[in-house]
Amino acid sequence: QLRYPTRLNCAVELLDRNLTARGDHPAVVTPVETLTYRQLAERVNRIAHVLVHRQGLVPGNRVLLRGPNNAWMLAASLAVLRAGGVAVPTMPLLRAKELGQMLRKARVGHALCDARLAEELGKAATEAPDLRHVTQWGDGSLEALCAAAPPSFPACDTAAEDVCLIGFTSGTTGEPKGTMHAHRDMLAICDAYGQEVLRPRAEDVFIGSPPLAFTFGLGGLALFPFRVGATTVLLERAPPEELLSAIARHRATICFTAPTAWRAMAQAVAAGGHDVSSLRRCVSAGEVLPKPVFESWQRATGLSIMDGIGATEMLHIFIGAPEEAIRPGATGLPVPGYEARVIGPEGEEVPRGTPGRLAVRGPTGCRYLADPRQADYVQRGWNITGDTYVQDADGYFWYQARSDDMIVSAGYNIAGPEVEAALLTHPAVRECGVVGAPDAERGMIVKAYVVPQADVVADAALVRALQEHVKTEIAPYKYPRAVEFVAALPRTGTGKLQRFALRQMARG
Ligand code: 3SK
Repeated sequence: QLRYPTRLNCAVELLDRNLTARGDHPAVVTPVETLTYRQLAERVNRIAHVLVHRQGLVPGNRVLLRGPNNAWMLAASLAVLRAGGVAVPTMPLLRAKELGQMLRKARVGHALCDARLAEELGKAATEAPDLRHVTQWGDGSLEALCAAAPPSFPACDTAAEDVCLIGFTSGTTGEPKGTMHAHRDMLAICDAYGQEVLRPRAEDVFIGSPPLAFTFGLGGLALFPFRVGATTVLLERAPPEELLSAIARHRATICFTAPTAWRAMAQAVAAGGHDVSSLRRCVSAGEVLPKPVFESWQRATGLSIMDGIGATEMLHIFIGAPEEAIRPGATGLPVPGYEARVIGPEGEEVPRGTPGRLAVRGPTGCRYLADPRQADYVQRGWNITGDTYVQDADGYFWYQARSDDMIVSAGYNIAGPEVEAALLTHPAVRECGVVGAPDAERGMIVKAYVVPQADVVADAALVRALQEHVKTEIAPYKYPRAVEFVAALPRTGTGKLQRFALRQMARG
């Protein structure tokens, strides 16, 4: 059982506690700067000062954060927590439509944004009446305000249960859901998955690809390292080849990334010319880790990949296995502090070996922001995930499939209906249905079945036009990599799209 004091500000626990013994130790390293814990704390304090004394932030105000993985994005996130605000991090690739939904839903009043990503936020802001203060870094604005602000700032006296983070996740309908997490939750994931499974040390150097705006990245590249006074390396872009070079350059010891990247890195290391001898922990999440990927990385490096399943609703990984307990192909065992079970349609636990819905409970859990879907996700204290699992006789959990319509492609969760909505705004589309199609490289790809309007030529040029259209409507990674023209879509008697029939067609 994890116990915390009733008054708690997680930014103090994660930063100030390192200042006495490790003030001069590097906290964050990027290609352009290195900040020690003392320097990072000063930047955090200055940003907190700007938020409170220049922008009038009061505890509980929501602050949208938008930036790639760099020291400003990290410091801005910690500053919001220190000032008693609620961080609303957003993925860099999101477009105005999605940002607008989040701004309105979370009634965001303040935004801190990397200047390179300001355009879409600017468009979204026109329809977000609560948004009063937008400050950019990277163009000198926040930098100038910080230069004039003092390097110390008294942390807000928050309660451990005060919400400090709203993490957005796209639902199956494409309507984003805000998941709320408290100051104590930020520490709980460090003290559960971190201490019990990952077991980091102060000398560790963390590195990886998930955005800080995704709770997988927030935990892996900020909370876990700072809980033990270690160093994090932040890369704005981390495709597999660049991640490998950075691992060698920084002598990284713990790496977080998704299975598609582990697969590509295994091939690259096997081909030679990469030094990953510094690594001691390799963490994979975001989608299921195929056993052949585990095996090829082990063959190439001698290292085991630690698979895990997490969810934005749960904040971080709740099933995984410490190094010595890994079973290749299985996701693992409940993280100490969490309980997991496989349930049937009535919520009853099914016998071992029987597939069913994965349910979990523990020190973190789902609290949606004003969303009726709360009652579906949390039932009788259990968080009901969208994944189908089997538990074996030894208690290990084995992933089977996604239970809902979400398409998981290269670690991204993409809602089919959202892509359909984007396609339907193109004049050549009469009807469409979007599902996941199996793909060796990305696990799944987004596949669109399109009924074209009567007068259009359905050719390769139209496929490209539709793909480009989706990229301008919603985040580009959601575009359909495959488009097939059909005369009609399979529908039920009442006219509902038969998604299972489309999925069968996509499987071939
Ligand atoms: O969504 C996920 O797959 C995930 C995995 C690990 C940690 C956190 C999250 C949200």
